[in-house]
Amino acid sequence: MGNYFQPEIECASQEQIRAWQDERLVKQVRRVYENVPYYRKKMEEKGVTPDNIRSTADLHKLPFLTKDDLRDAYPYGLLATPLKDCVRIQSTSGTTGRRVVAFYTQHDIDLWDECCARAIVAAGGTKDDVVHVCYGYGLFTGGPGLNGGSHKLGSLTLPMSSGNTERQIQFMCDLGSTILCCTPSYAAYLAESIYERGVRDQIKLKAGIFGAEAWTEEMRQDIQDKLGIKAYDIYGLTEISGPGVSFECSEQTGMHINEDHFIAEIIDPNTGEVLPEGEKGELVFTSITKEAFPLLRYRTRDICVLSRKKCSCGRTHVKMSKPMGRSDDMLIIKGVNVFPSQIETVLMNKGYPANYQIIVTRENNSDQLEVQVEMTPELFSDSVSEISKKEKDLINALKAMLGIYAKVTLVAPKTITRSEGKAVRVIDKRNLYQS
Ligand code: DLL
Repeated sequence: MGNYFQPEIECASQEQIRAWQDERLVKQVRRVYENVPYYRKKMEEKGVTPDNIRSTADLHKLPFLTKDDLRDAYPYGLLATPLKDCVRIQSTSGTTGRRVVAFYTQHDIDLWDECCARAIVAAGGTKDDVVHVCYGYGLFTGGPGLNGGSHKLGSLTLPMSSGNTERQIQFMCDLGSTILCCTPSYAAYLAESIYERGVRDQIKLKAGIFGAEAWTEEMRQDIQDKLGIKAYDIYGLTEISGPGVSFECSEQTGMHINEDHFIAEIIDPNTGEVLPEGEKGELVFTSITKEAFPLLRYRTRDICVLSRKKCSCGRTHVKMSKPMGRSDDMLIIKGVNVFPSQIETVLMNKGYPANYQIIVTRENNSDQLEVQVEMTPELFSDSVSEISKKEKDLINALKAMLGIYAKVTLVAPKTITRSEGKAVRVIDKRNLYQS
C-alpha cells in the first residue's frame, strides 16, 4: 500500500530521466544479448554488440522486434530468465496465428502493479476509493493489471471481470463503486443500461479508466456526460506488460509514458527511420526494467505522436497521443486509407451512440464500404422518410471525412451486438473472396 504519485520519478527533470534510461538500457541490452539467443542472432546479423550500445543515443542501432518474431520464438524463445523464476504468464486476445505469451517474474508483476497504481492515482484515485474492475480477467492483461494497481494503492478492489451487466450495476449501487475500469465500449453500454434502469442517481462513480481499444474524444464526452464522471485513457499491450504503459492525468490531453520503465520511439512504419518528436508514426517500445520478457525496440503498430510539452499536472514523462489507428488495421478501400476512428468521429459528432459496425466487401472487383449505425429510440420513432434523410446526411458527412462513398444503414436500437471486452468494429469480408 502506498502513495503512487511519485514526484521524484514522475516529475523528474529530462536530464534525470535520460540518465536512468541510459544506465538501464545498457544493462538490459547486455542481459538480453547474454540470455536470449534469438535476439543475439538478430543483433549479430546487424553487426551490433552490447559494446556498441552506450546510451539511448545508440538505441537506433538495435534491430526491431515484431509480432512475427514473437510468434517465431513462441513460447520460450524470448525469455531472459530461467522459467523457474517466472510466476505468471499473460496472453494476447489475438484469434489468428499463434498466440503471444508474455512471462513475468515477481519483480515484473510488482513494477506492472506500480504502473497501474500510478494510472489510478492520475485519475484522482486514493486508498479510499472503490475500484470496480470489469476488464476481463484471466489471460487478458486488463483485469489483472488494474486489479494489481488498485491493491498496490490500497483501494477496495471489486474484481468483477466482464459481463453480467445486471450484476455490475447492482454492485455499483450497493458497494458505492467510485472508479470504473473497463473498455470504453463497455463503459458506453453500461452508461446506456444505467440510464435505462433509472439508477443514475444511485451510482457514486467519479472517474473511469478506459482503454484496450481506440476511442475518440467524442466518445469520451458522451461517456462523461452520461455517467457524470471524468473519463481517462489508459494504454498498454501484453508484450510490454499490459495496461499502464501509459495513462492520462487531469489534463486529459494524452498519456504519460512510464519512462523509468519504457523508452518510446516514433518511427516511419515504412522505412523504420526514427522520426523527430512531434511527428506522427509507429510507436516502438524498449522495456528497460523487465526481467522475464524484456523486449527491445518492439514495434507496436500503433500510430501516435509523442510530446514533451509541459503538462499542468507536473508530470514530466513524455506524453503519447491517443493511438490514431494501427498501421495494420488501417483499411484501404478503393485505394483510400480509412481509419475506423474517422468514421466514429463523424457518427459521434452527428449525435449517434457508439454502436456501429463497419463492413467491407468486394463486388465485381470493387471495394464496398458500409457503415451500420444503431439509432437511438427517439430516432427510431421517426418516419421512414425522416430516417432516409438522416442516412443521406451521414453519407455526405462520411464522404467529406473519408473522400469516398460509404453506404449507410441505420438499424433498430439494440441490433448491434454489445461487447463486454474489446468491440468488434470492422468486418472485412474481402479476404473471403480471395482464392
Ligand atoms: O489491450 C492492454 C490493456 C488492457 C490496455 C486494459 C488498456 C487497458 P492487448 O490485448 O495486448 O493489451 O492489446 C494491445 O490494444 O497495441 C493497441 O492497439 C490497443 N490499445 C490498448 N490500449 C489502447 C488505448 C491490452 N488506450 C493493443 N487506445 C495495443 C487505443 C489501445 N488502443
